Amino acid sequence: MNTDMKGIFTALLTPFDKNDNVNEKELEKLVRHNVNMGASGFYVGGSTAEAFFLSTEERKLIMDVVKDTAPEKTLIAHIGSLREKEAHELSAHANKLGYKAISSVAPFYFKFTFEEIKGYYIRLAENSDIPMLVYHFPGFSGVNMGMGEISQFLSDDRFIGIKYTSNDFFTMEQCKSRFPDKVVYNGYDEMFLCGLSMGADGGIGSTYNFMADKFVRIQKLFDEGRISEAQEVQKEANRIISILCKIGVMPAEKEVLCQLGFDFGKCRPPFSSPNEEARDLIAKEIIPYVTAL
Ligand code: MN9
Repeated sequence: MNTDMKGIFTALLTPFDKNDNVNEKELEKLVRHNVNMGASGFYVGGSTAEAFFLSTEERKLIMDVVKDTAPEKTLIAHIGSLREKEAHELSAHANKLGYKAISSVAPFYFKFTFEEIKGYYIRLAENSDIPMLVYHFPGFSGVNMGMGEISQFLSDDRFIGIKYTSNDFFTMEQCKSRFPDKVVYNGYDEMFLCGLSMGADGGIGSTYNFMADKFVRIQKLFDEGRISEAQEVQKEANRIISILCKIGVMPAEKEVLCQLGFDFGKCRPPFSSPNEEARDLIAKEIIPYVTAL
């Protein structure tokens, strides 16, 4: 496994301007802020980016902006779509831009069979010169795969690894132990330290947008064997994440960025916006504890 795949990968949020267009300037600013906080790379156009609320053109534009702003970083493009044609088009774009990998959530909603899901991944991987990172998120996709299914991907050269968002850490450990050359990313930020202890090479997360530095620190402390110090930083992050969960993670994350000085706008409907009480809570309990712009 390449060492440039290790570390902290911010699952970038998408800023919208007053006219509900992608705000390129603010996205550049967010990318630079994350580079300053020590992020190793970016997960571009994932669910955190509101991928399923974006047009194909908007998804391509976001890939362009991130590549132009941080060409030296490891970039992974989420190209997943229920419209497989769109997924292929986005994959071709990521290939052209020189992204390191493509990634996709499993086709969801219709309760596809595993053979159907596998067919989707294989067709995309086959048509791509860059490898595929499986995005495993049963809580949201409704697609639960065990080791039997996951190993059919990890044993295939066209697959680079898995973004693993589940609290079944036994299966995560099996992914890394049985396929040590593949990359395994922890998906739930609030359990990042658990993931590291079960073999994860790093994390891909939404809360990294404004506290990547805390997760860089957790991984560094973990690598140095300073586990109780790593626990302290994880606890600090988790106090913040518990507030985000109470408000609604993505709308709350955008509000944090607005209060930090980004012109970030709001999530697209049907997401709601934090009310006054929630905004006050963020101002008092989160902003003083995250890195200023
Ligand atoms: O990418 C994220 N998942 C989603 C992973 O937001 C859909 C996580 O960063 C969670 O938001 C976070 C809070 O539960 O761990």
